Amino acid sequence: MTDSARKMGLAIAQMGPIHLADSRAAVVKRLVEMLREAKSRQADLVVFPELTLTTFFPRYWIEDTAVLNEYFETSMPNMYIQPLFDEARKLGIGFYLGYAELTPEGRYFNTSILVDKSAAIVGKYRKIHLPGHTEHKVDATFQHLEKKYFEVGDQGFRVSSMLDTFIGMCLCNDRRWPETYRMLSLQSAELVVLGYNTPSSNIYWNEPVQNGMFHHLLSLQSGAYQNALWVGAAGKCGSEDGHHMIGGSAIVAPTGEVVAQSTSEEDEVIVSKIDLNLGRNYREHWFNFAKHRRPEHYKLIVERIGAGAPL
Ligand code: CDV
Repeated sequence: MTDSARKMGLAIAQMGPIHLADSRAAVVKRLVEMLREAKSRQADLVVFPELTLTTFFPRYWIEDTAVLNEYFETSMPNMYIQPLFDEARKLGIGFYLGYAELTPEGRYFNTSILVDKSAAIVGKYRKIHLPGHTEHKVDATFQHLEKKYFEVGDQGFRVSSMLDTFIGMCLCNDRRWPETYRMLSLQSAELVVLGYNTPSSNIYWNEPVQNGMFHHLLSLQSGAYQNALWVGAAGKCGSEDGHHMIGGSAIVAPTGEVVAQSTSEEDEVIVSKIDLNLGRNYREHWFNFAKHRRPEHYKLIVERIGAGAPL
């Protein structure tokens, strides 16, 4: 039997490069243009990338706190971002936005928010799986200093009720970890949205370049299928001041199939009318959690962090 469809217009607003010299105002102008395009193509929700408002600054070793703080938002919205909120309210469209957050207590997070059609913030996520290192790798062509510049998120994985469904958020490296999707699907998420900045080259070893795109899509597709939910992923890509990042922004169905994918490394909106009921058969049969999960045999997952001796 076929379930009746529950349709949502999902747009992914991939971004081309943001260079060091680009102003917040110029970036927000690009975001507003993509928001308008998404609305004209019947989208209800637009997903923007991770750290949407600036260049991917964790690639730089920055010693001066005042300089570092320039990349962070101390309030949301603020005077630079307000035009995006105003336009979303005017158009009646929701969005997901990643940005660097500096709290009033002086804490630094890699954060995303979910904003509803009335421009109210209905969810906040602070990145949990921070990649990279804290030391200055002087011989590397670029750094990946998320572990130095951000604290591990302190609010866990949560879902928000929005657009008549439950939506979960994560950020970039989180998409490679099965725990991310499972935490969200156990809270009945039907859609997981995320932004990413994925460098095309690996600073740790000489990994074949094609693996970058393969592992990105593999992670989205397995997360979607094994949890019977939709995944929408928006990248920031192309060459930022000579540092190249992969594109491949995508919408993945609960079947694990990619239903839409960007074709450029520039600002590009992809849209799909997704059926939130598509995952229902998977949730009721193959991945009926209540019927088939055996948490009594999964204890190591929360008791151990790294691999250890056999039980
Ligand atoms: N911004 C990221 O989290 N980037 C990581 C890189 C470092 C591998 C990613 O998972 O794409």
